Amino acid sequence: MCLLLGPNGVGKTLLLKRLQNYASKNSFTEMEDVPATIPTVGTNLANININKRKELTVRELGGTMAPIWPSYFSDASIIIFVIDASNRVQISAACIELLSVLSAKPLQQASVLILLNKIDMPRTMKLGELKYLLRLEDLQRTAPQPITVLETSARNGQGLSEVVRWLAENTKGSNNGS
Ligand SMILES: Nc1nc2c(ncn2[C@@H]2O[C@H](COP(=O)(O)OP(=O)(O)OP(=O)(O)O)[C@@H](O)[C@H]2O)c(=O)[nH]1
Ligand SMILES: [Mg+2]
Repeated sequence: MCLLLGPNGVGKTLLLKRLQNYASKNSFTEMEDVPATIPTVGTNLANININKRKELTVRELGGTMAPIWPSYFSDASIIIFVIDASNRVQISAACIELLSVLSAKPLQQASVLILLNKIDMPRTMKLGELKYLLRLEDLQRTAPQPITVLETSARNGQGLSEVVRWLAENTKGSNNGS
């Protein structure tokens, strides 16, 4: 089971829709019609076909549910934490949420993917600035989990095939990889 976490409006639901559609097309392109999303109240559950042999269950937890995220931690082996690279106001709150996820006991064995999303927006923070603000290099050195960082746009598809590749590497084989 994979948990999809991150503050409000960072693009978790759009990413989930993109990953669900990926299996049928095997590529990501600029979206002509961006499917409308509404803030997730509760959770969103989806099965994603990563490739012919691997399927992964992904559960999005809405940003407003952050206080109860921990009740879903125990069956998660993969964490995708999404950050909005265009939202300077939200970045410190995102950082605090990320730290509490990384330090949660049930998640010490999980694999962690941090997505710096919305890189298609004008005035996004640069990778170097985000790494500095989130102290990503410190985290990668000291967190118990292996942490991978990717830049993505759920809107135009940039970086999403790397996400699928990472999921393939980090999902156990068989029908319903952890
Ligand atoms: N420009 C741009 N917009 C995006 C991107 N990803 C998501 N959005 C938009 O951001 C808004 C919020 O996206 P959601 O996917 O609903 O965000 P969420 O993280 O699920 O939010 P909660 O469910 O409230 O926690 C929507 O209008 C999306 O179309 C992106 O990569 N680039
Ligand atoms: Mg959502």
